[in-house]
Amino acid sequence: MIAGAVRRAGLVDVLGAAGNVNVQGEEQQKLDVYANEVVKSALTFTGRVCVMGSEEDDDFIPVPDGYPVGKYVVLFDPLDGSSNIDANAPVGTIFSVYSRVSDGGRGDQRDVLQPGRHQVAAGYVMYGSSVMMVYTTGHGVHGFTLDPTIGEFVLSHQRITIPPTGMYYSVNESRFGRWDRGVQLAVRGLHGDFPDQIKGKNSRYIGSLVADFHRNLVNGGIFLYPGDVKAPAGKLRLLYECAPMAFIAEQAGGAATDGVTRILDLQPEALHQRTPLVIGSRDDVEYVRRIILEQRAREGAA
Ligand code: AHM
Ligand code: MG
Repeated sequence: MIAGAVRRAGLVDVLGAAGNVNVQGEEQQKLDVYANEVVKSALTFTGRVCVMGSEEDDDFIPVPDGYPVGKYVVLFDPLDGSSNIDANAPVGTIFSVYSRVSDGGRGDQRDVLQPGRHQVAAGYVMYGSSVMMVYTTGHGVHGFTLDPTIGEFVLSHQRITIPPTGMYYSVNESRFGRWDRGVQLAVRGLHGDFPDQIKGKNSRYIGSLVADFHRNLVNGGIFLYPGDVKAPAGKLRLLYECAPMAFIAEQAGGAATDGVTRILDLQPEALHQRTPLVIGSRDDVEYVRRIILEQRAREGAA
């Protein structure tokens, strides 16, 4: 349903330009809200879920009264990267699944605020040139591609593994001047400025986490969204953006940190908490961590 709505987004804009009022901005916002409603109502009817959390809702969402309650907790970003829609760039849905820890009822805060290492499943759907779902339940990473001629997801990528070092780095480099020195040095290393440390990489950045992550997963590479002086925790949300991607990265043989600490070991304190993210090929993530720590040690010694 979301893929269908995303596919029509450009067309709706054309119709808007032909006479309807103010469709541009509004339709975009509606697509986020629509995706959120689709995911919530689909999950509500399964009977498998007790509580949900969404980027689009301020608070966590217990399954409403009158619906069967299950043992799972599902956190999601229903339409990530939606600012890209008017340029017809890929967007995605990200999800993260935990088992409940509360004893009964409709779930509470404790169920929602679990560290990422307790995830039992995670995945994303990417609305790109094909619609694809990539997921893990802790037994490797697998990808299904939607075959529109039969309306089914077909197993197209079995046991995806990410190369230990990759050909791409992906970061919003307009923030370079706001990063701390360690991050600046690490990104310069990824440029190839210090060939004795690491081989330089090509730059690729869409500004849509699912698409940037997916490209690096398939080809090898590293994605960074560091904190900076204006936003020390960066932009991306721990529970429904970073933790699920970190679970997938590790299951594919890659790694994910906040620059230093493993993402899956961070203890969340709020549903919409942000964290810096460094994710992708294992050796590249480790390289960034080493440079950041070395710089911190130099600053500590100075
Ligand atoms: P959103 O949840 O508001 O769509 O923001 C998340 C998106 C990610 O998909 C992407 O990695 C990031 O924002 C890009 O941010 P920036 O434009 O600052 O580079
Ligand atoms: Mg998002």
